[in-house]
Amino acid sequence: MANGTAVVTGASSGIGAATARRLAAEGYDVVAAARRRDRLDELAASAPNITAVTLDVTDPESVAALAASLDDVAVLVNNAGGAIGVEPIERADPADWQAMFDTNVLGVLRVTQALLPALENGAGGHVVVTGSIAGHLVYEGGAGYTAAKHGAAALVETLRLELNGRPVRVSEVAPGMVHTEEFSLVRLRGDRAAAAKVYAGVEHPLTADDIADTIAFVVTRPAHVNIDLLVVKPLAQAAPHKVARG
Ligand code: 8X3
Repeated sequence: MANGTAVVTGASSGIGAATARRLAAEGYDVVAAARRRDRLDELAASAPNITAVTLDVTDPESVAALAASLDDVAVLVNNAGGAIGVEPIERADPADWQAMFDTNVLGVLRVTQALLPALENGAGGHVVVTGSIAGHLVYEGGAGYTAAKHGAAALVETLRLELNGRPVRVSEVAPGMVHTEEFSLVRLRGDRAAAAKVYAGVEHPLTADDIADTIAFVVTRPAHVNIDLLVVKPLAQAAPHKVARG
C-alpha cells in the first residue's frame, strides 16, 4: 500500500485496535500486534490490509520474532501498556509497578530497539508512543502509573535527541480520559462498578477513535514535520482530578 507498513502494539482492544483500523483506512499495511490472538484475528478480518501478529512486548524473543518478519516499517505505534491499581504509595504492590514498567516503558524500549533498523529503511520512519497525561503530571493513587508514563515520556524525549539527523520522527500522543472497554477495568482489577464510576456523569469522555484520529494526524504530516507531543483531553476534563460531571 502507498503509505507503507504501520506496526501497532496493544492492538487487540481500545486505542490500539482503533488505531490499527484507522491506519488501515489511511492506506497503511497494518501489522496489528498483541497477545490475544482471537481478538486480533477478528480485527484482521475487518480489513484486507490488517495482519495479525502475536506479540508480548515483555518477552524479548517475541519482540525479536516480530522484528525478523519486517524489513521496512514506516510507522511504529507503541501502544501496549496500561495501569494496574490505584493504591497510595504506602500500600502499593511493587509487583504491580514492575508489570506497569515492563509494558509501558521496557516494552517501548524493546520494540523500538528491535524495529529501528526497519524504521530507518526506505523513506524513513516514525515512532509514536501512546503516553498519557499521567506522563506529565501526577495524582494521588496513581504513582505506579504516573511514574511509568513519565518514564515513557522521558524515553520519547531522549530518543528524539539521540536520533537527531536520522530519518526517524519521534512523537508522543498523551490522552486524558478515554472511555475504553478495558483501561479502567484492568486498573481496578475487574471491578465493573468501580470502572463505570470513573466515567459516570461525564458527558463525552474521549473514545479510542478520537485518539486513533489524533495518531493518524500525527503520522500523516509531511516527513519533515515532527509533532513532539500532543496532549488530548475531553472538554469535560481540565485535569485528572478536575472533571465536569452532570
Ligand atoms: C489515562 C489517563 O487520567 O487515568 O492514561 O491518568 S489518567
